[in-house]
Amino acid sequence: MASVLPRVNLLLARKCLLPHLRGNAHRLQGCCRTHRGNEGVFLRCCTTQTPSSQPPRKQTAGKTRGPITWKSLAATGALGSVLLGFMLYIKKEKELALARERKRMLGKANIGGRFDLVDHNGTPRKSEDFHGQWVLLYFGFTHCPDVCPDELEKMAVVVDALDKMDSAKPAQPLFITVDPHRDSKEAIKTYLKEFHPKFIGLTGTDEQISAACRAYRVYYSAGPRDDDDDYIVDHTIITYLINPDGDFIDYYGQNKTAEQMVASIAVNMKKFEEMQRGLAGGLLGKLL
Ligand SMILES: [Cu+2]
Repeated sequence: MASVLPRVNLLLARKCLLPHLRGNAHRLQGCCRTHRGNEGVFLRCCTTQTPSSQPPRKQTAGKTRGPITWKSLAATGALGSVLLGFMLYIKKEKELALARERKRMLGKANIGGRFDLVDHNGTPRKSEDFHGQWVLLYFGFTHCPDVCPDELEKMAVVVDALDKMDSAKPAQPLFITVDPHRDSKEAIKTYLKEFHPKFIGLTGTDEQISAACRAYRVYYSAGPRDDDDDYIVDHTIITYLINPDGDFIDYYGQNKTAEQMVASIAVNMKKFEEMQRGLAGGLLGKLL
């Protein structure tokens, strides 16, 4: 067999011995043979091609392609979009779940409920009359020396700010008196005009006021009367946020600024809308 192989020079034969032993035998297989001669053992090959230490590269038709092609770029982009969409979906679902959980917890707190009172114009007003709109509800009394005026002024600022915001809904400010003996509807009407034209004041019988305060966990207690028969009513100082379903959503104490209230209310409004959309989407999904 060795005799049919063309003779190559000794230098080439020795060179190709190394890659042969390194695993490039597939390139030389069938054409290289060891040969024992007078000069020792060397390799005879049937080719004069200089063996390369690099593995052979596949020949591609046309131009050589780079590692990034339009096709791979488009595929990566599409995959990225799908992943991003999926992550946003998960985030939204998580927020909705948190909002539902918050609603459930607030429901457990059992704050809020019905009231049946009379407004400052003498019109009977029930809590249901305010469904469909956001409500800011405050309990106080018109003879309050400083706290109630401060809180009502703050509410007025909040109401104006929400009215101007594109990302928020208007809110209806309500005032329920905790001093129905002195706070007639006329007295409340005059008092609230000082703060904001949108204010609606509500009063009622002792039982009606007591029921409304119980629903919102509002504490109130008239103090001792002085020589002028004047007295202070000690009461809870909280502004309640109620959603268009009539559910209590959040509350803001004296320590909250108008800006903080506006920011929180806007977030609550956004969450409520998202939850409504989520519920509507869920219902639609079940129907389809
Ligand atoms: Cu007060």
